[in-house]
Amino acid sequence: MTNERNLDKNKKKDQLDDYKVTDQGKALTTNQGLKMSEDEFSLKAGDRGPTLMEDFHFREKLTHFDHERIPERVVHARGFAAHGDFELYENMSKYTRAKFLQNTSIKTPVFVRFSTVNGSRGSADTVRDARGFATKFFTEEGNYDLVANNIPVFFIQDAIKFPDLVHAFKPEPDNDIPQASTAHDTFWDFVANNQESAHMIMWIMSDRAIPRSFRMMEGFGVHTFRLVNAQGKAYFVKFHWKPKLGVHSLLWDESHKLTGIDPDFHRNDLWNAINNGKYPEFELGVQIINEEDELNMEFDILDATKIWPEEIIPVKIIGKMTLNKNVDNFFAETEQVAFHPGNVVPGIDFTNDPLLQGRLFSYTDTQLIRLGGPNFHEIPINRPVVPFHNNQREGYRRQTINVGKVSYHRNSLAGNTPGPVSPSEGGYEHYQEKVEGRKIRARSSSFTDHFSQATLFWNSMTPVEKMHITDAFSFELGKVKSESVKQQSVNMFANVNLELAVTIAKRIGVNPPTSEGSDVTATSPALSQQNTIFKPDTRKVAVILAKGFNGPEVKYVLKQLKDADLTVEIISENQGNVLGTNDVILKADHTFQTAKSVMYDSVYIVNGSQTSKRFNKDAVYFIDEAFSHYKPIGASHEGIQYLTVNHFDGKPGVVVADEISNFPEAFIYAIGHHRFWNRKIV
Ligand code: HDE
Repeated sequence: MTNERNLDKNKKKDQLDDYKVTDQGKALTTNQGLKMSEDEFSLKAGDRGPTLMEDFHFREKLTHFDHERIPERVVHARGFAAHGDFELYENMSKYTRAKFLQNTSIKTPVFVRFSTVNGSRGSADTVRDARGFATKFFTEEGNYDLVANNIPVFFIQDAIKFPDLVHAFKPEPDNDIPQASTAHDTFWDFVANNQESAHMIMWIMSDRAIPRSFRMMEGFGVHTFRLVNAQGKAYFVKFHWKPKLGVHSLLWDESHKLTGIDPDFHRNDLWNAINNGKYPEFELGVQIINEEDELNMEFDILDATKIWPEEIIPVKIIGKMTLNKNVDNFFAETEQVAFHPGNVVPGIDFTNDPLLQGRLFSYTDTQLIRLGGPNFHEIPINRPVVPFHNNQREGYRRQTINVGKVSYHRNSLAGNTPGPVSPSEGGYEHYQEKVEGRKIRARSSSFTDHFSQATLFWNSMTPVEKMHITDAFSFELGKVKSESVKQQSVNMFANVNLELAVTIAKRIGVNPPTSEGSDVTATSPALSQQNTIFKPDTRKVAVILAKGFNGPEVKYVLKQLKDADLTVEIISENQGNVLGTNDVILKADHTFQTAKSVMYDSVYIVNGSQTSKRFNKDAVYFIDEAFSHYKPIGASHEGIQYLTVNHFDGKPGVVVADEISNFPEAFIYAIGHHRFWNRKIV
């Protein structure tokens, strides 16, 4: 183990460099390296005649094009990825022999792909859905994949039900409607008839399912894994990613509008943040339970529909991941990356969670078809940064040229190599868990409580969060056509909270449920997003200004906003330069045609002495919408009149320059608050 602090090297990025090709400035060739003198006209018999078979250039170009697509992922099809590094804060050798969790002086390269689950590759980013959060750690002991979601539980308890679940939430098979949405009959029919989904549904109906940004989501390994130390002692572990910017969400109305205005909202957000050096950071946390306590919890730790409440088992923060480089090529990297929860390193092992056990089969299987054969580990993005040696050979698209005659074990011709090595030399050894039992297709009785933690989640929400959940249920079930499915669903959620179920029943026109509801009163404050980190950093401000704006003041305010790490975009009557007083010129990035309030976290309205009627009308709409989304609004000079027109002045989160001595500071403080729920919005 090296003690050298080697924080700037990233072996994965170096490795990928070897595969990069720049075509710019080069002569056009065929794939055979033949330079071509013509690329616009196919070879014909006469300039008005038929194309000739011998036109190898035409054939090659079209054939390649015809085969450009590969199948999209059966779930998590729409994704976006970035490179980064992981740094460890403290040596974890007490719990695990995994080297990347022991040495605080090395940085481990990572590649992270965020995704939606339901929609196809071309669907929108901001739909209501769980988000994938898959991380590949390129460690010195091989690749370790933490294939996580932004929700800590799952819909089902046994992987054999996964195809049923996915068939139910995907677009319905007769007409392929709706895209990227669970607001339809088959999904809710599945939910009502598979009540283990109750807890996950509460999360899916909550604000967690409409994140503001990939940079503002937690990640959860979901399953219970094992950590094993060098002495062979094992611990149960759950993995968490905690975003340094806190966990934040969109409103449903914003999310809806963004699917049309900017379907790439999350992609743009991550891409721009990294390009602008505002690197997203996530801390890695672990919850640990001693092996002896396996059966001492109120829930079964093998049940993936259960969390370990953080107040009972605290999350220990052990390291930090920074995403600091965008991909060079979406297809080569983001699309071809292949994650697998079974990619582990010594010191990390599995448990008998039946959902995890099934996942261990599914990922390679699906990648065999998606990436066209068994050699996808040779694709540059998937290669470990350490060499691999074994006796696997051939198959579609093999690139390695294995030298020598021997491709079998045991052998004498190659000194019995490549050969296994002992655990002390780094060989992976499975944890020797003792198992015994009858072969049986059944579920443990410890897996049957489907509602207590769903109620725990509900109990832990603030009134605003509860309102959002109720609205989400009403929307989703309101789109269901079958009265019976609506009724079954409402009856089911009466087991979580009667008041919730009665309200939904009323809104969607079915009978109020008659059950007694839940008697669970416990709460877990860590579940509420109101208890997350709030800060102004990297929030986006729309600055509305027009000709004749107060030059010196606006220049000063914008500098303060930028110094506070905010992203500022100017909206004006036309794109390009806008002239203010004292000859200050600012460049407008947008007009109201290209910028809508839902793309921003707050508005600074300045206006100017010269505005058209249309500009004024658009500005009023913009601010009105931002206000109704509870966003901070700052106003100065001619901008203040808009507040008066709408009666917004004096309302929470509305900061007026004339009324306050240090306007930028007060405005930035308000932006750090994100939303002002105490506004009365009718
Ligand atoms: Fe996955 N999942 N999954 N999943 N999953 C896939 O693998 C599967 C589950 C997750 O960005 C597929 O390569 C089964 C839980 C992520 O490339 C597939 C079960 C969690 C990604 C598959 C689950 C996840 C996938 C589709 C039930 C959170 C995207 C394409 C037992 C811990 C990875 C692929 C990426 C992708 C199977 C449940 C996370 C079909 C059978 C629980 C983040 O293999």
